[in-house]
Amino acid sequence: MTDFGIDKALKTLGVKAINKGTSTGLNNFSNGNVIESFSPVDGQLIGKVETTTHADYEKVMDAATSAFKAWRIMPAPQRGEIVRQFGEKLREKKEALGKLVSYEMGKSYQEGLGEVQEMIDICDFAVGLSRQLHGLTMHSERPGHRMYEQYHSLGVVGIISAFNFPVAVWAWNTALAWICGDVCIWKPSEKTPICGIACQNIAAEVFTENNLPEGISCLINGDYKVGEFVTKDVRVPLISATGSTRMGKIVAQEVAARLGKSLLELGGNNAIIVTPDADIKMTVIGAVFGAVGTAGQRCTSTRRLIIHDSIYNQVKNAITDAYKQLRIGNPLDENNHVGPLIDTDAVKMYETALEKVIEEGGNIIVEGAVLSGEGYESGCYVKPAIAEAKSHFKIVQHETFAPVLYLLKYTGDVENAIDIQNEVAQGLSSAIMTNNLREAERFLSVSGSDCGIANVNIGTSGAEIGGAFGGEKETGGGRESGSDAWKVYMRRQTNTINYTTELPLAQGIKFDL
Ligand code: UN1
Repeated sequence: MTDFGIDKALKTLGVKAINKGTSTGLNNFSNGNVIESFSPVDGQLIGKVETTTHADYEKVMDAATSAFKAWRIMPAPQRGEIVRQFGEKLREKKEALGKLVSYEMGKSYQEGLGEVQEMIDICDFAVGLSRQLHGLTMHSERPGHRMYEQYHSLGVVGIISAFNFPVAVWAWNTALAWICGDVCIWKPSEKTPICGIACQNIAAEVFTENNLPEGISCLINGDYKVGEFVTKDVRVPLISATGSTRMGKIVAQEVAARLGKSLLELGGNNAIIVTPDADIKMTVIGAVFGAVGTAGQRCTSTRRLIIHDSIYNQVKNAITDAYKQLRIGNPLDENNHVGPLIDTDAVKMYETALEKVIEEGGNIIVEGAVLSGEGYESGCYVKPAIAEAKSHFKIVQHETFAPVLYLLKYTGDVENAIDIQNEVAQGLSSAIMTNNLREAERFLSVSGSDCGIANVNIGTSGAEIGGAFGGEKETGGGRESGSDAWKVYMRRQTNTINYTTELPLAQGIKFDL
């Protein structure tokens, strides 16, 4: 795969044939098993990464805890300056990193660039935030007393990220954690370890250039057992985990068992409601991008379209026509819309979903297929499919990480569509397409969408970093990136100061000696 400039990108990012998968920034070490990363684009080996042993992990933890002591006393705006420099390096390496994301994960090059742009955006956001880590002041009930709250750095933050956003989700966490004065230990998905190596190299450059202690940015690699090193470690006060609901439930229990904090961003089963007042053209663009973008492997991907029966056929025909235009192939070729799934296991899950929807009485209107032949040798390319289904089907209630879109029909009022939308266990993203103000506001009201994200006349995916990102129910309840998501990376302290010569007690209690 030299034609798309992958070799050059790997060189720019300091990726080698065999990479040490354990890093404290300046020191890279490892001697564990080797993960081989094969590209879903062409099935070629991209590189190998040595995994982290428990002994290595202890070295990482020592470096992280000692780095934390120095980092937390550096003024937050100075930490912001380091994050600014990190954002600058990302700008310089945007094309190379975007290309690697596309090659290792399989999303289109445009989406790979978009993912790096999210990293840059969160850095800019964090730089500004580094001067705004403010608490409230409140009035004391006692005379001559002052009360306020302040936010202090928390400690070592463990980040577990998924293959589908192999670089951006790490940056959402690190950029905020760093300005908050925390240090990070990152375990990327074992399906995209090379992206982890590339990011760690970029971060290490910045920390080295600024003579900062090793251990502010740490990397560990391996499967869930390596993840357990951090989730079960009392020295890690916060675990931020992105991935499946199944994984999140395990992580939540491990972290809760030691009373740690967890920030969970798990599965979604996102729907777009299409009302009789929808703009059909906008609906088609939003729905198609939402369903087939990243080959349906975003946690925000559109999985269900809930369409009013009066416009059902019109929408169905428009979407079916749009699917005919889709070009599936090498995601580094900008003429293609849809790249491969991450691996052949994902292909099996896609095939199972299509079998199940038929079994349950669904009607496939855009046939799926696993593609083979020239350009499809990796065995990971599939055709985006559409099925007419019913909301109660088990497969419709389930999140399948693949480009399978279910069309559901509703009748009567928008409330009926909202009921269907809320009928699933997950609660990440949701959208309504309508030009009717009443419908839009009902969808956004307290009895409307139960998701963490609710959009009007926008699809379910592609959220901006400035908002808090995350969802309810089985999505895990966490919020990452924008708004006040930074607060979870800090510990809050309430301070009361008495500047009198008396010691009055609160609640009017008398205690005379
Ligand atoms: C994810 O799929 O885990 O909203 C994150 C979006 C992206 C992030 C998705 N900004 O689609």
